[in-house]
Amino acid sequence: MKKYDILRAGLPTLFGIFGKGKSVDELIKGEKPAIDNNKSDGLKTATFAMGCFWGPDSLFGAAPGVIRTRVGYSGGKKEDPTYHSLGGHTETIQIDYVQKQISYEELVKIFWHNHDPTHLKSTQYMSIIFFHNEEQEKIAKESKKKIQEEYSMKIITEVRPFSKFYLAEGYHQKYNLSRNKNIYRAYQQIYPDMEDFVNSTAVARVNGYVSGHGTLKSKEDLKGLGLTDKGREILYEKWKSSGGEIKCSLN
Ligand code: MHO
Repeated sequence: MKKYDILRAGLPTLFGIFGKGKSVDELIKGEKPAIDNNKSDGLKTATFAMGCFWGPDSLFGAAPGVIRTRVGYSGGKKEDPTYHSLGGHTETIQIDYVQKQISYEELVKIFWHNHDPTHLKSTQYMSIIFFHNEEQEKIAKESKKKIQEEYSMKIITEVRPFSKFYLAEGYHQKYNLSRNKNIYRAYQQIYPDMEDFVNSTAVARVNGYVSGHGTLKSKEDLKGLGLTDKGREILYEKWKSSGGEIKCSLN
């Protein structure tokens, strides 16, 4: 093989693996995903702190009835905290949901069953329910009493009124999806603006599915997310092979 032929064969492969090239276009149709055309009037918001926020972002993102997820910082006093200067804030997940499709009780159930509410690790990783109204407060407090019966250790979760949420840096949003470079790039192509990317239901779902969350019967259940048939096939295989990967090492 001549030097020239090696280059010709090698370059497209390199672009396929590392570049933004063909493989990304093979995954998405390029237009706005149908699921993102749904009207989102009258959404409710829930705010939880339950350890490292990467995992809950995926967990809630895959739940039907959840429209948007975003990670950020709450509970502290410092204005405009950053990941490296939290100033007493705690990693927090915020969820916009359709109450008729998923109730606050159901969200709270997911909260309790997906972290350890008996250990106080650090301010950064506290367990907190930030309620937005009296109804949420009542549900949160009653569920805490009930869940205590399931544990021999004391539940240390705090139930507090919500005051402020500071959106975390872009690289923390949909973190598990960002570990799947090609699908991540495909959605960034549809939503180049970070705000649109974070607010997309399709992106929230895909961030959940790449981590194995949610229920899927076949790749056909992935319709409406803006993926090509090939994209659905790849995501379905990824969903089957991953078991809720949460890549935080500190909690
Ligand atoms: N830096 C830690 C924790 C990340 S986190 C969002 C890690 O890489 O596991 O708290």
